[in-house]
Amino acid sequence: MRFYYFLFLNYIINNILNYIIFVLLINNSKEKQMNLIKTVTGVMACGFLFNSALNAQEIMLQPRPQDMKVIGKSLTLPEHVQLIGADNADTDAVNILKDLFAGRMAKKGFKVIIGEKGDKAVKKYARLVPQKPEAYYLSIDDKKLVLVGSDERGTFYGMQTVSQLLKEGNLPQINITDYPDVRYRGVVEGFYGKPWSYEDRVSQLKFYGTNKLNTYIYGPKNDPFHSSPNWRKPYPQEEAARMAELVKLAKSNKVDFVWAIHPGQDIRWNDEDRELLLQKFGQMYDLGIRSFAVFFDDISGEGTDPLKQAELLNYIDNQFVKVKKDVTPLVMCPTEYNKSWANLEKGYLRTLGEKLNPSIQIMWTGDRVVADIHRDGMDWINTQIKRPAYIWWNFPVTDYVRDHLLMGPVYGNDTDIAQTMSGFVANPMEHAEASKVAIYGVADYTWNMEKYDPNAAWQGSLKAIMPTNYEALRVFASHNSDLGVNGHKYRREESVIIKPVTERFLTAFQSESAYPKDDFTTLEREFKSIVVASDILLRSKDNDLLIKDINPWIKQFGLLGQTGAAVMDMLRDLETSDKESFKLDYSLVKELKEQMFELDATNNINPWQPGVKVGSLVLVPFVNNLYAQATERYNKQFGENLAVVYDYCPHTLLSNISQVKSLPLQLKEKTVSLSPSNEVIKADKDAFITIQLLKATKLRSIEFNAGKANLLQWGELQFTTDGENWQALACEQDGELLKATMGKESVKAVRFLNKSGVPQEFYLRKFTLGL
Ligand code: LOG
Repeated sequence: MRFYYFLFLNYIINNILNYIIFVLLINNSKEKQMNLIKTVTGVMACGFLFNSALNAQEIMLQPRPQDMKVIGKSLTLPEHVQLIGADNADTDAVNILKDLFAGRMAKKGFKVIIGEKGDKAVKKYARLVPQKPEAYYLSIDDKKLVLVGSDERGTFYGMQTVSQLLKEGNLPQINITDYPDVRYRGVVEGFYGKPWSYEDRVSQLKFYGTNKLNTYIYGPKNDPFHSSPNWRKPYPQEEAARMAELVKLAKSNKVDFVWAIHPGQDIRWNDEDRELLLQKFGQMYDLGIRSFAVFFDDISGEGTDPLKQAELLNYIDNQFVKVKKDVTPLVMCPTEYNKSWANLEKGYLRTLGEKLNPSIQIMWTGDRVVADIHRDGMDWINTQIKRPAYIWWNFPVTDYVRDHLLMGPVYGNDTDIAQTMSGFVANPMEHAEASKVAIYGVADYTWNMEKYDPNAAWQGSLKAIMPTNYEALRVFASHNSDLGVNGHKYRREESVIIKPVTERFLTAFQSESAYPKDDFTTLEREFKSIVVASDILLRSKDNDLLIKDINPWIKQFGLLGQTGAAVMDMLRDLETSDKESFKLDYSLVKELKEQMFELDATNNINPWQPGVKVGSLVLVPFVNNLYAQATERYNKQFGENLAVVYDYCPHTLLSNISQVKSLPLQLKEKTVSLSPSNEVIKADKDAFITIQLLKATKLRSIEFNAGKANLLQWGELQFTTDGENWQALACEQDGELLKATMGKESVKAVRFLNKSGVPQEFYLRKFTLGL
């Protein structure tokens, strides 16, 4: 009651003030008017603060609801709760409810009325629920809580909201009307590399439930029973049983478990393969799966024919999906899955658009393989495929930058495109827990696009993943978000707050002018907080799965912090002309750098992008630069000759293939390698990939793998000693791997050349020179 009284009072005061201002303004001089305005705005500001104190009981819900009004003060949790409608309402929602009010159930007391539109118990409130799938209406006042879903998922999502509200132990008086902007929201486990573990997936599915994501597409490229050649075979019994458990868990979290098949690399367009595919779907159906997808990405040859693909999908749709009745609309991933690969003349996408049954969803990664999603691109693809595209967002996937972690905010996608898409799923990292940072952002973005706030979502995600030590996780994540140089040219912001400080500081140091002391302190503090964050994370019990999984990165992060701190000490030594101390700190940095190199060389071993990189966009280059420059200054100041060390790759990649030419070279102690790529490489005639060495070198080995057994029929490995004349290398082939036998010559560059005179397609699996 007191609350309404305050509101009323506030309303009256504001109106009286308005009237006084109006009267005084027209009757006074300019100066008096100005003073008056100042006084009045002060009084109004007080009124405003008073108002917002009532509203802002710090109610932050994830995902952000469409409409929320606080209608009164928070209530303490009622002693006795009377459940009404629970028998007919969604069971999963009711189970959560019973947990939340455990020990308080009674025949009389605070009423909790729950149900779906159409249920008798909630009849009175049904008109308040938005007419949309998965919507809910929630109202809490001092007598009752009413929760009505437009369907079972709606009730379940409303219950998730109640559960978040109750976290602090009290109940705000509130009205919420809510629904998701995008129909299908979630994750596609569609990356190359080690598939998620059973444990990972259990944790994921629960996370999707609490964050109101409704879709998990299962399609890990390295599951042999998802892709060629084993897609035809059933899962071994044990694996099948585990999958069935996950499907059950998905169901109770209101997640569609979409099982995808990837048959395109070796499919034959005949009845036998078609029936084998249907049989496999039948087996998956028997495990409880009710949602299916067919992927044709990253394949070459026969399988890419759009007419055949459409024929197969329509067949599955007509003979399986529509016959079963309880199966959700089929999803497909096309071969040309992004605009930069779309060949308009051949009309692949148009053919799919025309031929595929209208209910079949078509996936799309945007303007490029890895891209943020914009309106123009959506309009373009939707015209081609004659339906709203189903977005496969290639973030935070790291299967092409496996030495990095992408734990920054979700940003960059337009916020006015909800109506242009049928679904939006994120392709994550093989690090499941670490991917939750982005997945949380995607949940918020796809639920309420226009109100999406990247930074708020990011902060929220850290708390959701590490409820106690989120501050340490924030420090870690803020310096682990960019991808480094990569073939897809996709980059993210990193170290956003400290970046301007590092730039200002370095410029001042370089120009030998005095650097700002504040900046020195800020930087020193940042490196210290990195060391502390790393220690806290390593010992944290907040999220064992996460800490175990990213352990080498956390350690590397601590080393980076120590290195940075020691470099700052070198500057202090210079300032005080303390030669001995400088030399000690110089050696300490050298030692720490060696530790970092070793950690990078011995952890996360994989044939693609091995190693462990942290802070690679801002902090590492800053520390390296400052280390080298401080050493130079020391040498000059004291006439000494300490080695000046920068980290850089002295060798160069040259290629006329657009997919290849921006791939990074990786330099290890004894090898230089081209970072491999997952996709099909299209090489015109005379296409080449050259690794050019800084200076002529005797090579220990040359290895090249193009994922093709017939490589030598159309391509050749060559070398040059003078940079101009090329000679063929003698090679032996071991499966798909070419190994060159080296002569005694010192080599300036090595290249692979398509000498067949016609375009070729291959995979770039390995190109490594042993130094
Ligand atoms: C693959 C995907 C991979 C991703 C990022 C799609 C549709 N397919 O280049 O499995 O994780 O890009 O590397 C892809 O994106 N190929």
